[in-house]
Amino acid sequence: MGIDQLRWRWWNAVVLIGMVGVTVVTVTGSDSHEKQEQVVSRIAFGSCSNQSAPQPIWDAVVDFHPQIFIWLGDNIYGDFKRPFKIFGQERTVGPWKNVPRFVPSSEQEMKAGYEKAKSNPGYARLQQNAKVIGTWDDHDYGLNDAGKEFHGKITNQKLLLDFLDEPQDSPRRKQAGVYASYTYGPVGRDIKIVLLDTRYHRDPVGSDGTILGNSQWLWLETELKGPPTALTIIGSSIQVISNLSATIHPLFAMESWGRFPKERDRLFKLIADSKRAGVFFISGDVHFGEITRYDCALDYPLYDLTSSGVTQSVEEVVPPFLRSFVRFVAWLTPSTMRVKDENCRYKSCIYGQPNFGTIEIDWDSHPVTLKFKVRDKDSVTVTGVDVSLTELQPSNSEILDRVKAEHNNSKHCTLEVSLPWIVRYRLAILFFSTLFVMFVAFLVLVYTCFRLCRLESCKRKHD
Ligand SMILES: *[C@@H]1O[C@H](CO)[C@@H](O)[C@H](O)[C@H]1NC(C)=O
Ligand SMILES: *[C@@H]1O[C@H](CO)[C@@H](O)[C@H](O)[C@H]1NC(C)=O
Ligand SMILES: CC(=O)N[C@H]1CO[C@H](CO)[C@@H](O)[C@@H]1O
Repeated sequence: MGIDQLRWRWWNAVVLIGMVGVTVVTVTGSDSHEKQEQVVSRIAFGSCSNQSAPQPIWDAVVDFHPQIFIWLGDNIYGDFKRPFKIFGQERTVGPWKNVPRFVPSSEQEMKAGYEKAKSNPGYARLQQNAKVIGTWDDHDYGLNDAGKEFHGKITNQKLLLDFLDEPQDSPRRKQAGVYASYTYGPVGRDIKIVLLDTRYHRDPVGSDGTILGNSQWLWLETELKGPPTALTIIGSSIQVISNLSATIHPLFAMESWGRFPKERDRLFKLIADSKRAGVFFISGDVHFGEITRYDCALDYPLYDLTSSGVTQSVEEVVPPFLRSFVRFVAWLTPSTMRVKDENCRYKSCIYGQPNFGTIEIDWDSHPVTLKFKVRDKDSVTVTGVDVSLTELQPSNSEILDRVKAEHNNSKHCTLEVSLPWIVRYRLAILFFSTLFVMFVAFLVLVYTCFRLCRLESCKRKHD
């Protein structure tokens, strides 16, 4: 889902209801076929960064000493403002009058945006200390919620790759789309990072068509069925596991793999068929951070670590006095996949302020452990989970059973759409009943005034 739109919708809903020390190793460039021998044990990632806004979070990212930083899209905001929509209907009058729909940004503006992003002192410092790789989402692709139909994609691909310092002779500059893969570390401690392009070939939302397109699917199959690695991180701009749309419909709609059920099943099946161990997802887009887990796709749990955003966040778009209300709404929104524990900053285990994600790998522990975290602008963990690498092995149903029993989270197998409707739609139910109560209260008020006035005028007549 597009950012401004989300912001406006959140704001809208809010207003309406409201009225009522690991070694630091610098990793150098790598492409698909080149292997880096240095062990990688610290990775950071982030998304949704407004190049024109202050970006204090970079200090925390730099202090984390990531060896690799991964951009997951909306690395800049290069598109025009979208029209204001309320409940799916475009408003054309009064304060809600729309600006022209889907006007793509110009090449100059996009370029200026990337230059601004690059010159941010915090980001420049990160670039000196870490290898920076990335993919895009809609706002740096150039058009909100856009897919394959967007005609500026060829120009903007070049601009994104310039921003990422992709070598001029890189094959990535010649292909259709910005997908890429990297392998770091010595055999046995190697990490493959697969970055998907969820824009260039994507069919319209609602078509249940393709997200990746044929060429990218073939490439992905080769990547996943190729030589095994200890870990495989799949970066997708949009969320893979959480299907937020299912529980916030019809108030909001979000882009996610869940909106393309066939494509999502194909992805899970490909990972299962590849027999790869240690696969998990990282994602951005949604303007909050959370960790989700799905236990029924493979024979081991599939995690999706979402961090969003560097500057853009659901809480920062509302005035401070409404932030606890946003947290309440987050808590109320049902989720069957979110990993929850008592250490989260907030009860919902959603974090709606600027954040970044980190992956720490302790290769020397037995078994190897992974720490997945979402951190705030001071680097304090707001939600996190420790995972043993032995839990992420295929054909290990015993382990899966044990994990499930330990977490006792049979819910990590239930799709959001199979929740009882009263649970699934509780946010909408609350919203519409509040509206209804307010409407009735308004009618009662009007009626009372009317009666009082009549009484008054009657009295006067009598007098
Ligand atoms: C980015 O930040 C600038 C300056 O604060 C602001 O004017 C602009 O609206 C922001 N853009 C988005 C997409 O949030
Ligand atoms: C996700 O939610 C949407 C909207 O409710 C639904 O159409 C879709 O089938 C869901 N996807 C999955 C994988 O459950
Ligand atoms: C696997 C497991 O132990 N599942 C249990 C989790 O807790 C519910 C009740 O809260 C039990 O019904 C399940 O058997």
